[in-house]
Amino acid sequence: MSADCLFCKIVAGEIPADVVHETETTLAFRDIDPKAPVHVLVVPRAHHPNVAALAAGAPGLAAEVLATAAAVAEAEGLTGSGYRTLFNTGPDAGQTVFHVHAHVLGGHPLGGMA
Ligand code: IU
Repeated sequence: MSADCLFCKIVAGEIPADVVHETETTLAFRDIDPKAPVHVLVVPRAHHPNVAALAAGAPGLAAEVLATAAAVAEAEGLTGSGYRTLFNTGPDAGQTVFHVHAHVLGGHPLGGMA
């Protein structure tokens, strides 16, 4: 756990979240400010600041985050219509929480990439 990390506090149960899926190593919860009808964040329980650090330091855990994202999409009924899984990294991407998280977005047409 990293001090003053919001998502570490959610993982620890110190801050409430609308949890939709969990595994031994990952947690998925609804984004507090959804950008689509379905907007779920998937985090590893362990603290890594971004997806590059996660992939370099714990590649197996990176795969588990992706597997949880796929399970969330399935559970939310998105696999037929499609959905987007994305990681923001750094300022130009608008990363605001520095505990790696996959956004799982869907439920309506999402438009093109920026
Ligand atoms: P970003 O990739 O770092 O920009 O995404 C952070 C997300 O975390 C963003 O979509 C916020 O709405 C979301 N979030 C949240 O779900 N709960 C919170 O308490 C806070 C941010 I602060």
